[in-house]
Amino acid sequence: MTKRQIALVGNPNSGKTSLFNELTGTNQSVGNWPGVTVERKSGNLKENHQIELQDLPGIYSLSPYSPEEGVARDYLLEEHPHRLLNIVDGTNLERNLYLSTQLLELGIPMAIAINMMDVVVKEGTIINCEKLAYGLGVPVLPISVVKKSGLDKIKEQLQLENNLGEKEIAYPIYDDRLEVALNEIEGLIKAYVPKHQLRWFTIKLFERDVKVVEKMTLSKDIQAEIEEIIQITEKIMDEDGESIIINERYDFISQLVALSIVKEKDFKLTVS
Ligand code: GDP
Ligand code: K
Ligand code: MG
Repeated sequence: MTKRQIALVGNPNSGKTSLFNELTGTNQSVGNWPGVTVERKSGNLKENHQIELQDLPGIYSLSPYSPEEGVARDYLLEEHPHRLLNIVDGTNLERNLYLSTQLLELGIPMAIAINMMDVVVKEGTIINCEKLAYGLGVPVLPISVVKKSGLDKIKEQLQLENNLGEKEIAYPIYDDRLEVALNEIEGLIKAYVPKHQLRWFTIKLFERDVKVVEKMTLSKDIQAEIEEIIQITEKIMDEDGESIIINERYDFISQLVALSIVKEKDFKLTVS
């Protein structure tokens, strides 16, 4: 059986390295990512050395603004890890899920670990992981790395995922007016990108992501058609392309979070 990589991805300070250390123990190798002074750390799962975990640098988005974001994005797009484990800080759910929506669009099967559950509970917040899992279309597991709780479930999930092959994954669906445009762009580029990355490239083109546009080397005609689609949508939705995507992501997340978390103080308010 060949060795497979599972990447730990998440915002800075979500607990990635703490979890990575718990899962790999002392068998780690440390280096640098090519061309940048960003630390690269990988190690085998203690219980199964066929699973190599990759601790990616902490990032808030997959826009390559910082060296960390560039490194993470290149790795995810070009090295195709077998699975992703997205570590989310449960005390800052909305902000952290912003990255999660982008990760889902990469087409790599993913599970989400909601970390810092010890603090979440102390703050009197209840996170309904089943609802989150349903809304996001991926497994969602509550953990506290510091309290070492939920870690066995994570290991089970990683072992299970490791034995599964390729699979299609769902991604968030946005406003109809945007989806019509994305669908048209998809039709124009689908011959030029891997099938599982189609959603990713479509959205990046809609955002006019310079690096992606450069890398794709589409014909002038196709580029012009895409630009026309974007401009029509911008007119209809009265915003620029990049803002349309950002706002759609936040709308999707805030609806999901509203359904999935309950604050104890709200509860007290309604019963008193
Ligand atoms: P990274 O930046 O994502 O690699 O995050 P780290 O693993 O360095 O963790 C950031 C901080 O959060 C450290 O001080 C950890 O000790 C702390 N931390 C990690 N997991 C938990 C947890 O489950 N609960 C609490 N309370 N703190 C945690
Ligand atoms: K840190
Ligand atoms: Mg770290």
